Amino acid sequence: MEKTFLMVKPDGVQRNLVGEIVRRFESKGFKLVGAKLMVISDDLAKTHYGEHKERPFFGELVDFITSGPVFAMAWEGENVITSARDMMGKTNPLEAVSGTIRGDFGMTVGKNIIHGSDSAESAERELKLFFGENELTSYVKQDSDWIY
Ligand code: IDP
Repeated sequence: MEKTFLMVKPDGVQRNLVGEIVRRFESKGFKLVGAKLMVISDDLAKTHYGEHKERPFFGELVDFITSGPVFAMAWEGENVITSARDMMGKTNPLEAVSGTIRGDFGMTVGKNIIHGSDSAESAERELKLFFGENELTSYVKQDSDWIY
């Protein structure tokens, strides 16, 4: 079953949105297989956002993502990578439609509440970056027969 990496950014944690965000993915039917509250190191931030290192906002992005605790999560389910991206909404919250996380709670691209892997390759890379093998749990969820 497909897995993805999602992370409530420091603004989402400070704005008490961890529960709301977890609730949305749980209610959809995805399975939480890993989670931790952590402060990202400078090195991890630069590796995670490496593809943006030439962009003018890179410094700002690294400063922001390391500025306070984030809530890192691993979620599992059919088509979870694409579906989670749809549930997050567009990168710029002002362009994100209502009903999406960024559309409902965000105002600026720099503080857009949530990160989610954008492909199978990034999901694999990001899950490995943020979680050790023994930090992801494999289990059967009671409601799976009622979801699939
Ligand atoms: P994504 O998070 O929707 O995948 P990306 O294009 O991968 O979007 O950008 C990564 C993150 O960089 C965004 O979530 C956003 O927080 C930040 N970012 C993107 N563009 C800008 C910008 O122009 N100014 C400040 N931050 C930006």
